[in-house]
Amino acid sequence: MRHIVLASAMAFGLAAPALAQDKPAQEAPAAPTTYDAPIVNNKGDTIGKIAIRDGANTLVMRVTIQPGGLPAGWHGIHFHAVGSCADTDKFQESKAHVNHDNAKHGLLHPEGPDEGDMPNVFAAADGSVNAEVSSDTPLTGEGGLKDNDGSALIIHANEDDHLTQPIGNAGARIACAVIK
Ligand SMILES: [Cu+2]
Repeated sequence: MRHIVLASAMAFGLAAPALAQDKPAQEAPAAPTTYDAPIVNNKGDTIGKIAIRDGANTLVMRVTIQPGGLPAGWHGIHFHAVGSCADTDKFQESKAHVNHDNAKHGLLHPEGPDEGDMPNVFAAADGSVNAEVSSDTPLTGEGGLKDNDGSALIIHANEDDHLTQPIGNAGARIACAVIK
């Protein structure tokens, strides 16, 4: 019986590449889903934008902040659970991090990361940012950023230490982009 299973597995293994060769051309990979949104500061002024490309397995997000947009230095950035930046003074309407499985916060935490966690971005001396980060959290579908209440990208005043609960000592919420 075992031999039969093995033989059929081998036959299947051989058949697959032959079939692939029979196709006239390789199918192009599906184009990523894209989403762009402005980033606003605590005064409600637009200081830059996010540009998301969500591929089959990974989301890639470009963060662009214009000169004068942020204090120079490192800043924690996270996906927060609600797509609202309306309360510009504190951005608390965006709630806590996206975290469907109640993981600990922190890319470096042994029981983390949560789904909102991402690497820090660095603002240059002129306050501008040009960064690209990736995340396993999808844009659409189950557990996606564009769920019923959406999500928000939040930029914090300080850097995320990737360990301390609940937000890595990243401090106040100083910029926000709606993902909906
Ligand atoms: Cu945060």
